[in-house]
Amino acid sequence: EEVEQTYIMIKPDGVQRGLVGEILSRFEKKGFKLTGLKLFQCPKELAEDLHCSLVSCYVFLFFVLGFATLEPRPEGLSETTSLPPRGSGKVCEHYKDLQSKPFFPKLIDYITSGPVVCMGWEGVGVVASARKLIGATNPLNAEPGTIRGDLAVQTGRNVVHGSDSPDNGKREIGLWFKEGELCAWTAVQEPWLVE
Ligand code: YYY
Ligand code: MG
Repeated sequence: EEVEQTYIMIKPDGVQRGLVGEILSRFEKKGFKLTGLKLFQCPKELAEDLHCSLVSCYVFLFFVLGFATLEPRPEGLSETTSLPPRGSGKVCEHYKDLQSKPFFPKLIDYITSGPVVCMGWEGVGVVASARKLIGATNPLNAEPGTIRGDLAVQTGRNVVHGSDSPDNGKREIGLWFKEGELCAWTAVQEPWLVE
């Protein structure tokens, strides 16, 4: 039973649907300690990165191979789906293990589509415990009583993120929070939660 840190994020649908207080209070009531909290509009670095690489790629081809190679992008594909992600952005870094998945570009569009609420939570076994409170990735499989089971209907709109390991908890908190945005403090309820 280790004291751990986890990164919880209320996704743009949770913010738009007015579920911030509801979701936050579930972690608070469980007995975890808030160490960081902010509303944040994630920049679309991915789209920008792709655009930059596209431009530099064309410039390179222009000089080395001439006009013949300047082919238009295949029809029907948006910029985010026609090129592999580069993953240098924060949100891409956050989901770096999913970069090869077909849903990755849509996932990035979704996460950057509006403000998110970034949270750091601390507690004994908080990583696994928060995942239980959140419920299964697909809300159809999430048990009633869990956040996704009670408040969401689709994987692509599953309202909340929670780190999947203590190492990722630390990594993700480091990705989303800057130095000085986190607080170490003692909660008065601590002796009433942990023996
Ligand atoms: O940790 P968790 O959020 O429950 O699921 P992950 O497998 O880490 O996937 C992250 C995120 O990606 C998920 O919350 C929604 C999205 N996603 C998707 O859109 N379609 C899938 N088939 C799987 C995941
Ligand atoms: Mg995950």
